[in-house]
Order: sequence, then structure tokens, then C-alpha cells
Amino acid sequence: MLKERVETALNQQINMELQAYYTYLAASAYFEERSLKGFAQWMYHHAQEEMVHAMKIYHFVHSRRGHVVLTAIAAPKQDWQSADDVVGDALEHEQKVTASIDAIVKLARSEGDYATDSFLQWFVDEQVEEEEIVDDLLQKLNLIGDFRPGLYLLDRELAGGAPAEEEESAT
Ligand code: OFO
Repeated sequence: MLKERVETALNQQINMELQAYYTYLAASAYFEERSLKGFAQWMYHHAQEEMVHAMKIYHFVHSRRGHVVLTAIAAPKQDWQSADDVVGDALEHEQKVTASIDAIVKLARSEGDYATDSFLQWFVDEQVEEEEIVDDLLQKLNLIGDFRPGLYLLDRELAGGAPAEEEESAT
């Protein structure tokens, strides 16, 4: 059985993961509307990962005979100034998620709930990867700066279409 405080924290985390789903989906729409298909695809794929995260916790709460409480998901930010503005916000979001996961691990340990502690280790590791990939994308955007062809090439890279490969296959 889950302790009440742990159950509440896990339900809040489900909401946070769903919020992340919504946030990445809004980012995907932003890029889609600007014909940056590679970025749109990357954000869409990430949104789906967030749904998987939410469902992992959902199933865990049930497996511990807990009660899932679904609460309202706030409307995400839907307008940004630039690609690096979008990705900067995503990194900030991931850092908040990391802090939230860490806080639940701490709570689970203080409650002597080692099953939840063990379950959350997957998320602890996942957050290292999440922060790294988003930060990596942000670093590339910072490198590109205002050089628009660079943005175009990065978009191609994210879409999985490397120009050099296409040239090779065309010859
Ligand atoms: Fe669920 O990891 Fe990103 O937010």
C-alpha cells in the first residue's frame, strides 16, 4: 500500500508529465506552423515520451493498490520568439521535472517506501538523459545564432535527412 503523502506526490507527478506532454505538443505545433518539420517531429516524439512517463506512474500507483487522481492540465505556452526560446523553455521545464522526481525520491525514503524509491530510479536516470538531449539542442542553436541556413540544416538533421547523403545517392 502507498502512504498517502507518497500517493499524492505521485499523482502530482502524473499531472506534471501530462503537462510536459502538452508543452512539447505546443512546441511541435509552433514549429509545424513555421515549416520546421524536423523540429516539429523532434518535439512531437518527445511529447509522446512524456505520455509514456505519465502512464508508467499511473500503472505503478495501481500496482500498489493506490488511487489515481487526474487533475486539470493547464494550457501550455504557445508562442515564442525563436527556436532557442522554445528549447530554452523546454530545458527549464526538464530541470523542474528533475527537481520534482528528486523530491519524491526523498519523500519515499523518509516514509520507508523503498518500492517507490526503486521505481523512481528509472526516472532519475531518464532525467539525466532528458536534460542532456535538450541542452545539446540548445547548445547547437546558440552556436547557429542568427545564421538562418544553420537553422535550416539543423532542421534537416532533426528530420533525419542529411544533405550530404542525399547528394551521394543522387550521383
Ligand atoms: Fe518526463 O521527462 Fe521530460 O519532462
